[in-house]
Formats: sequence, structure tokens, C-alpha cells
Amino acid sequence: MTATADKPTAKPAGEVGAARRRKEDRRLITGRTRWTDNIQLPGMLHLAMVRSPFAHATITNIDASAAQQSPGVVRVITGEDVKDTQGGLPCAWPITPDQKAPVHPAIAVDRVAFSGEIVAVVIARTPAQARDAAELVDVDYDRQPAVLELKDAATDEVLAHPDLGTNKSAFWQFDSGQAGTGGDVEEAISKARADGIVIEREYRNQRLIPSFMEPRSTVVDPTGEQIVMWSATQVPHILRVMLAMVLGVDEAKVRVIAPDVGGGFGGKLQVTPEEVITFLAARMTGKPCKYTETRSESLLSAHHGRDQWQQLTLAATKEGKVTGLKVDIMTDMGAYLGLVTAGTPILGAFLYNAIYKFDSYQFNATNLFTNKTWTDAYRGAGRPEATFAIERLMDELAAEVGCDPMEIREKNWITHEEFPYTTVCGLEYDSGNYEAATARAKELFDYDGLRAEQKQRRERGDRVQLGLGISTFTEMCGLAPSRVLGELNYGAGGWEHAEVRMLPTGKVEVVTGSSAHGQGHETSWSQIVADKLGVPFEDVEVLHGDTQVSPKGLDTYGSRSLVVGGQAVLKAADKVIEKARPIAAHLLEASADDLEFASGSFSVKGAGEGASSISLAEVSLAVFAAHNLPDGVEPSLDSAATFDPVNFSFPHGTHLCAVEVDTETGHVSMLRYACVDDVGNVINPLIVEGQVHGGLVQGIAQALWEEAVFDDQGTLVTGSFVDYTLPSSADTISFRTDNTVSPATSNDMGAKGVGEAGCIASTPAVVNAVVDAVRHFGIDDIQMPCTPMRVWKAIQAAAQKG
Ligand code: MCN
Repeated sequence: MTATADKPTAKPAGEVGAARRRKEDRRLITGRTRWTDNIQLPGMLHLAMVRSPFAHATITNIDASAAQQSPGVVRVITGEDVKDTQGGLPCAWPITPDQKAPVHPAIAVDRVAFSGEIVAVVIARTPAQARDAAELVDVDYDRQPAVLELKDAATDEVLAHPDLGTNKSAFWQFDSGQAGTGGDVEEAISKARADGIVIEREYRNQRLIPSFMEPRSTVVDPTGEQIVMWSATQVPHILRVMLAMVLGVDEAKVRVIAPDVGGGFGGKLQVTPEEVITFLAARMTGKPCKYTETRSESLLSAHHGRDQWQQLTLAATKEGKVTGLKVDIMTDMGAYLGLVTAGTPILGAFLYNAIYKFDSYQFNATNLFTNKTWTDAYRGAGRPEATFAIERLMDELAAEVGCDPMEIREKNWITHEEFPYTTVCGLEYDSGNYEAATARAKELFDYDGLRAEQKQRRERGDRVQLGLGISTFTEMCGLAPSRVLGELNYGAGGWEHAEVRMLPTGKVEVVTGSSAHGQGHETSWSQIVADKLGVPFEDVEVLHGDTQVSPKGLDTYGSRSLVVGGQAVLKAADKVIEKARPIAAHLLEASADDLEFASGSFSVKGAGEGASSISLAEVSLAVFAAHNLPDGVEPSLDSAATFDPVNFSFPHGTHLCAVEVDTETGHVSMLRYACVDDVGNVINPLIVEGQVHGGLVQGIAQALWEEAVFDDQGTLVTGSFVDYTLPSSADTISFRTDNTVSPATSNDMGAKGVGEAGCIASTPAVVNAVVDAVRHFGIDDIQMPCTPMRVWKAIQAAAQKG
């Protein structure tokens, strides 16, 4: 699986590096687990939401009388009923001090700002009774003009929130000249205009819907000492803090549990109106309450992702050496700001230089409101947008210079001797080897062979043309050094917490603050601990996703869990050994300094075979008995660690895609996809491969299929999986994958995150391939998703131009 020029494939000596099957999968795939919607509590009530059909309207009247009398209905709540208690959702972390944000009530009070916004809530004895009664709630609306397109929003002619006086939420800039990390970008552009190449392009990163498998679901039980919330969330810890802040409840009296969660992809990195409403409903009725959304509600009202226009100006020498890049982006916030809606485009700001060396860079981001579903993080969050832009531009530069797109990348990338390398954005890339990853990817892909075939098809004028696309990407993940998040005004830090507990029988309990929702942490954390403590993999139990069991944590997103959370686990395990050492020394009647710890046992250094030793399990039992411990030593090996990284991790890779384009129908089919990712040292190659595969499919889907479409009234047209073209495995091909290894220096494992890599890298590889297949017609861009209609239209337009 893992090969590199400098590190050949080797069978791992221990658990780390072994392709272990995931511990959690048996219960997940046999259904022997508890999803939130499976939870049944005595006397539980059920919620159904009444949602606005209009994108922008004032609410003139709500008549809930018929609903109130409907069978089984306990209560109907409107915004008016809870306006003093719901507090709005001030969960948005501002990116600038003057950021504008509308109040976001969980239930709309007198106006709605997007189609799908909740206007009333029915609480009934069964889900069906709640849904039936919701149909009977009669809401009168006075429709208002809605602003739906980003470019219209920028004009402020129609306002999404008239009381704000503008659609502009915030403007954020990074300028290398001002930051002192590089030169002046305008100077670089003028110089290139005079004696070089300037590429100017406008790209659109369309709106996507993070389509997790398990719709969102929340249960709240108010009947005990604590209010207990179960929710299909990625962020139980953040949710608890935010509930306490939004609703003014005592944090200690709230327990949040994320049971097994069926995917999130950033879409469950949120504090949602639905969670707040279920909480309020439970408090108001004094009974357990449950809300589970339908798939259509999920597509409509769970936050969307991307939705960005990018204006790009790239300056280069005549030979194709990049000298500067200016980026102006507008991002659609939708109607409201969620946790990281405003910060998501900014995450991309530091990646537009990707793996390339250049001296001047300016990034200008404008965040705008429209009357559409709010946006927020979706797998990659800001980084796919940046990677798409720069990787598309590199292809355009190659076309202008008249060389192979691979050559232009080789001319501009950071060579492996140059690491650590400080980029024009001020990031320090600690390690990487772009040459090694590319060489291996080209081999897997047969780059030269496919280029030769492409040439032949062009020469023959075949109907089906071949296109090759490259993406030599990097990304910043492992969110994040808390200090950096502070500079970006993010509300929370980026540390992670873990505890390792030795049980008397030698088994180990690991408590982690990261909250997996499909990533396999139980397996990889077990591998880390099994190796560190020398205990069997099967003897490690990983506990997570419950603020009672693991009170401290910052959860799972931003491919942070291994490099931050896994490192916290490793450090806690280290502390266990150090706590055990003096006790082992006492029991062995040796000096603690003379002991070495290997394969789960302490023994005297250099004492050789047969010398006495004591296992960690034996020490643990001795600690439990506590009959014979050294003076002053506490009878516990349990240890905790909180880790805050000093740097991000920077995975990278080379992704190569070949597509066939039918020039008569515009149909695109994937022919081959090969990628070599460098995620540093790998804990579990099987999990890493799975993460890459899943990410690839999502990134390819953005390039070819997926788009959230609204009609001119602001109604979501792609409101079901019939219209929102989520691919199935039948739509994709078998991928050729491999890894190279450039260990990260920001954690002891030498690992880099992998959770978003495939998604970030693949989109530009595919679009580059599609454009490459038709470039000889004079086409240099096709907007995503590259549907047959769009490709066909581009070919027709090019033919008309002659
Ligand atoms: N891993 C490894 N070796 C490495 C890197 C990672 O073995 N060098 C393993 C880790 O131990 C972990 C998994 O790969 O089991 C992912 O680790 P990491 O890259 O740290 O990412 P996170 O666990 O923080 O997951 C978040 C990431 C994100 S941001 C999105 S979006 C996403 C993704 O994970 N959403 C997912 N993958 C997903 N997978 C599933 N099934 N469902 C989602 O919603």
C-alpha cells in the first residue's frame, strides 16, 4: 500500500500501520447500534416543523387552532411563544469586528428569510400525528422581494434582511505586501502585463448539499437531574457550550450525547434551530421530545456548502513561472450565519498558493447574504474552493505557455529539498515531497501512454475525445493551533483532550474528545494505544461522544482528529507509562531510572534474557490492590492529556484523472483515476484508503453531477435525491491509489490528516480533464457541474465562434 522513493513498503511491526478492519463496523452494518432516531423513552412526544414555502416574506398571521385540535396534539409553538426564551442563535463566530449578522431565531417571529425556515412547531404523541397536524397550521405571508444570486446580492438592490441595510456581512483581506510575507501583487500583475503572462478568470464553485446518510435527529429528555440531549451531531461538546450560551441554561445541567452518527461531512458541524427547538419543547412540556427530519427537510434546511464566485488574476513570466496571484471572492452565506459560515471562505485564504512558490498574493473575501438556505462547512470548507482555482489556473497557464500542464507544475512547485518552506501566506509547510508523489502517480496512471492516446484521437478527429486532468494539491488540516484560530477570531480553540485509564485486569479505556461519525477512531485510537502500552488491540475500548463520559473535547471536523486528538491519546498513554514506572521499580526492587519499557513490560535495562520484568497489567493490578506501593504515590495509573498543535498538518498528493467526452452529446465518462496521497505516517491504511475513496467520490460529484438549484422564487428545485444527483457506486470507477510518506513534524506520530484530502484534490483534476478533452475546440472553461448539457453547449458555442 505505502511506497515512496525514500521509504519502501514494509510490513508494520506493530499495530500502527496495520490494515486492521474497523472495530465499529460490525455493530454499524448489522444495525446493532443506537442511532438517535431509534431512541424511545417513556411518554416521549414528537415534533413536526411547519416551514416557510417562501424565500422572503413577512408573517401576518398564524392560525394554529385546527392543528391544536388535531388528534394527539399536545401543543403548537410559534416564534411569538418562545421569543423571550429562544435567544436567537448567536452562534456565529465573527471574522471581523464589524461583521453584520441578522438575529437568527430558532422559530421565525415575524418574517422568514429563506424557504424552509421554521415558522411553527407541532408537538404530538406520535410522529404521524405531529406531521398531520403540521399540515393544518395556517400561516399568512406577505411576500417580499427575494435576493437569490450572489451577484445580485452584491448590488444591494434587493436586501435579504432589510434591517441590516446591506447584503454585505463582512469583508476580509490578506495582502502579502502588508503582512510582510511577500511583495505587492499589483506590481507583480503590472510587470506581467508589460512583459509576461496574465491569466484572468472567473470561476464558480457551485452550491452543494452535504448529503449525510443519517438525517439529523434529536431527542431531549428533561425528566432527570440533568437535561439529556441525544443528537446526530459532529460536535457534542460545542453543542453543549452553545446551548448553555444561547438558552442561558447551566452547562453542568446539560448532557449531550452523540450516539453512533451516520456521517456529517461538515453538515452536522452546527448548532441547529431544530436542536434548540427540541430542547425548548422538552422544557416546555416536561416530557422527552424527539425530532427527526425527513430527507427532503434535510436537503432543504441542513446547511449547504461552497457557493462562491472567484475572480482570479495570475501573473507569470513568459516562461510560466508564477509571480503573483490576486483573488477576489464572493461567498453566499445564505440567509443566516451558522458556526463557521463566515469563516469557511477564510480557511481557503491560505491555500491559493497551494504547492507553488510565488512572491505576491492578495486575497479579498466578501461574504454576502441571500434569501437561500444558509451555508457553512462542507468537506474541505474553503480549501476545495482555493485548490480548484489554483489548479485550474495552472492548466490555463500551461495552455498559454504551450507546455504540458505537468511541466508548469514542476516549474513552480516547492522542491523537497526546500522544506520546511514558508509560503507567501505565512504558513510553514513542514514536510512534503511533490516529486515522489507525482512520479508514482504518473506511473500508476500511465500518464505518457494516455497522452499518446489522446494525441492519436485528436489527430483522427474521433467523436469521443480523451482529456487528462492533474491536481497537485496540498491542504492545511489538523485544525488547529489555538493561537491561529484566535487570530482568525474563531470562537473556540483547536486543542483536543484524552484520557487513558488502566483497568485492574490490564484492559484499557480510552476517552477521547473527538467525536467520530464514520471515521473509525475506535479502531485507529486502539492501534495507537495498543502499540504504545504493549497491550492487545482487542483490549482497548474507546469511549467518545458523550459529555458525561468525556467532558472535555472539541470534536471532529477539519481532519483534526488524528493529528490533534490521536496525539492527545498518545500523550496520555505516555503519562500512564511514566506513572507506572516508579511502581514497577518498587515492585522489581530496582531504580526507576534503570527500567526500560518495551512490549508492555518494564525490565531492568541491559539485564538480558530471563531477567525479572513486570507487565503493565501486573502493575495495574498492584495499583488496584494498593497494598504495596511506594510512599507518596497515588494509587492510579489513569492519565489525561490536552494537546494543542503548534502547526497545521499539510497532506499533499498528485491526482490524475482521464475522462472521455462524447463531443456530439457532451457526455463525460470517467476512464481512469489515479492518486498518490502523502498523509505522513499512516495509522491504518485500510481506513486511509476508505477516506480517500469517499472523498474522491464527493469531489468528482462536484465536478460532474451535484448542484443545489433554486428557482427564481427561491424554492429549492433539487429537493430530493431524484433531482440532487448524488452519485452511487455505479457512477464511479475503480480508483488506483497509493501513498508516499513525508512525516509531519507537528505530532509525534508523523501523521497528517486524510479526512478531506480526496474531496479537495479531485474536483479540479476532473474539470481539468474535461476542459483538456475539448481544449482543441477553443474551450478553456466549463462551469461545474460539467453536465452533458453544459459540455455540449460549450462545444456548440465554440463551433459557432469558428
Ligand atoms: N488516519 C490514519 N492515518 C493518517 C491519517 C488518518 O490512519 N495519516 C485515520 C484516522 O485515524 C481516522 C481517519 O483516518 O480514523 C480520519 O482521520 P482524520 O484525517 O484525522 O479526520 P477526522 O477523523 O478528523 O475526520 C474529519 C473528516 C472530515 S473534516 C470530513 S468532512 C469527513 C471525513 O473526515 N466526514 C466524514 N470523513 C468522513 N467519513 C465518514 N465516514 N463520514 C463523514 O461524515
